Amino acid sequence: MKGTRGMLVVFEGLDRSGKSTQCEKLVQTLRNEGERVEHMRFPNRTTPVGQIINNYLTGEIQQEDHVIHLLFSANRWESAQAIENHIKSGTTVIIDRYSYSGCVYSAAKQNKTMDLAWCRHPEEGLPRPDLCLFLDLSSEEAAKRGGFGTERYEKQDLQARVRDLYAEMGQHPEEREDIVVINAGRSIEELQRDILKVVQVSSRQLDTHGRELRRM
Ligand code: NYM
Ligand code: MG
Repeated sequence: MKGTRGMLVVFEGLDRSGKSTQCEKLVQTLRNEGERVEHMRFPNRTTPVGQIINNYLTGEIQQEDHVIHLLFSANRWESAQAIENHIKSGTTVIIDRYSYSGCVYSAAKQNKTMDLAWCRHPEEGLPRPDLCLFLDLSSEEAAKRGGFGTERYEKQDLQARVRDLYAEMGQHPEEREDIVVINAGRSIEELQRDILKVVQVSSRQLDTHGRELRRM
């Protein structure tokens, strides 16, 4: 990845789909190749906003649906400038969850005034990913994996709606260009190989076209 700027790669998928594992592996592989890589995750629970989100997810506090949605988005905006600076300086940024999670988990609550379009509005203007790797796994398979069910949203019916909404969001004109679906029901090594190939193709495209960083 020798282009003029770094790439913005995000991982998306249901809880327990293997995002964090694959994110770490990709970061490590690229660093071993001598690439400068910044690893982030959302929610970023270390900021004051992120602490409210954490308390909400663990069930310690309640929040109105729109309010928590906007806080998840605010949590990304807190890092927007940093992401942009890294990319411009040639560092690749790899993120565990991004705007897609922001939209689909909120929309899955089926609040009457929060459809996908409403949920996407606060994301507009954020750095747009060059590549979104969607680790696709059925909610049944996800539920079988260890640890499922400890946090808010880790319920199979909600996860099933989340998966459908990811598919719906994949029809959006911009998201459709960015998303690559990866079958996550395979071994860690198989996924890792697939993901690396997709990232390399995307990186070559970026080198050829030398595109400006785009916005959501
Ligand atoms: N989540 C994550 C949202 O509802 N909105 C968002 O914007 C983001 C980034 O937080 N169930 C949800 C999805 C997850 C939960 O994420 C915590 P993780 O990756 O399990 O820490
Ligand atoms: Mg989780």
